[in-house]
Amino acid sequence: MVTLYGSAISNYYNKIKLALMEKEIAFIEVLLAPNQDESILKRSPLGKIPFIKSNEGYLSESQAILEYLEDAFPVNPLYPTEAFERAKCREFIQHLELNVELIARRLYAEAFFGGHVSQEIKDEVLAKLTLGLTGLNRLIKLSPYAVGDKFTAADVAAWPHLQLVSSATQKIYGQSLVEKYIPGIDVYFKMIESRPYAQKVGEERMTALAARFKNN
Ligand SMILES: N[C@@H](CCC(=O)N[C@@H](CS)C(=O)NCC(=O)O)C(=O)O
Repeated sequence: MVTLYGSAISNYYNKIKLALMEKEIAFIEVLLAPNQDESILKRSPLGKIPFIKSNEGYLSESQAILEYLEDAFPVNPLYPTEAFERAKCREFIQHLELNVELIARRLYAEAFFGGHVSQEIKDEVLAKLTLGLTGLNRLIKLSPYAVGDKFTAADVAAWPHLQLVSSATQKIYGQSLVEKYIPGIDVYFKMIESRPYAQKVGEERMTALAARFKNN
C-alpha cells in the first residue's frame, strides 16, 4: 500500500494522485501542508509536498515518485515501451516543470493567496513564461494527448500544471498565457477532464480549495 502525503490544492500532489489512480495502485491520502517540522523534513528534505511512503520507505520529488511508481507497478503503464518515446515523455515533463511551472510559481502568492507580487517580478515572469510556453508549444502534440495518441505521464503532469499556470496568468495579466501560446489547450483540458479519475482529482481539488479559503 502506498501513502500519499500532501494537499489536494497542490498541482504536484495532483500529478501523483492522478498517476496512482490511472495506474489503479491502491493508496491512502494523508492531508498535510508543506512544513518545516523535523519529522516531515526527515521524509521530504525541504518540507515540500507531495511525498509518499511505500513498503521500502519515504520518497519525495514528484518526478522521482512518478518513475518509481512506474518501475514498481508496471501494470497500466504511463510511459511508452520504446526508449526514445519514454525519453520524449520525460523531456516534455522536464521542460514543463523547469521552464513553465517553476517560472509561473512566482505569481501564485498574488494570484491565489492574497499576497503581492511586484511589477518587476511580473514583467520578468511574463518574459520567461513567453519563452517557456512558446517552447512547450513546439513539444506538445495534442494528438490528442500531450505527446501522442496515448495518455501518458506527460498528461499526468500537463493537466494539473497547465491548468494552474493558465489560471494564474489569467488573474495577473488578464489573459491566459497558456491559451495564448498553446492553441487548442482548452479542448485538451476538456478531454482530460472527461476522464473519470481526472474528474475525481478535480472535484477533490475544488473541495480542498473551498475548505482552505473558508478558514481564512
Ligand atoms: N519539485 C517538487 C516541487 C513540489 C512543490 O513545489 N510543492 C509545493 C506545493 S505545490 C510545496 O511544497 N511548496 C512549499 C515550499 O516550496 O516550501 C516536486 O516535483 O515534488
